[in-house]
Amino acid sequence: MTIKIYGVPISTCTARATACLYEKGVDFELVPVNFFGGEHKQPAFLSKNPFGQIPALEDGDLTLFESRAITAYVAEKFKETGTDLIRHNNLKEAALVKVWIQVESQSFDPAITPIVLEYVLAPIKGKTADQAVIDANLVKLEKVLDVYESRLSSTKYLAGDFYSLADLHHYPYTHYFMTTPWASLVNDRPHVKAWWEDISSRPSYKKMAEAITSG
Ligand code: GS8
Repeated sequence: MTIKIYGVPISTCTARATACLYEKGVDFELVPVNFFGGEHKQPAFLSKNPFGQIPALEDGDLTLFESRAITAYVAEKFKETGTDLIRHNNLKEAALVKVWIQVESQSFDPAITPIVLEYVLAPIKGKTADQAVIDANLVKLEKVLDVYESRLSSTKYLAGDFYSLADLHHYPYTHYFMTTPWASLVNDRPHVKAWWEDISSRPSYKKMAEAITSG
């Protein structure tokens, strides 16, 4: 049975889920949700995610939401296929993957998301970006990226010298962030820059980016 992802390609969290499926080489069906028409707040979608947010996954009788839980499920279900994103044969490496997955969701995401939402989404909604929000979060993001710079000076990827789910989770927001005037926050940190160039050259990233661009 084909895995279904409910969402839209331009949505960052949908893109996180689909990037993981691309990385694993697993076929899936993207079921479009009329996001700007509010379909995600209608009963049919609320039965998949009661919080009314995309994406959702359906695999047979299993329904999931939360993009990082979706990627964890995909990485576990297909652990023997393609890249081992969770280092399931090595307890210590697997634990480090979990650490950096948490860092992305607890430190990186809260700083980068408001910047991307203000710079990219506000104009689409016909609003003016709130520069004060952007500035406050740029300060937070710089501090997070200083930690990344230090970490990536001793390991090639975040969890160690191996690419993992922790790196993949950074794709969508960094993708949008690199289109903003503040991409220098990444480019001015040599190890962060090299890491980003490396992971954004992977076929899974390119497929995700292509899907975002073609809408
Ligand atoms: C966040 C989902 C989310 O914010 C996840 O899946 O990782 N923690 C969740 N989805 C946005 C679209 S951006 O990708 C969304 O559905 N927003 C509508 C809303 O919050 O009402």
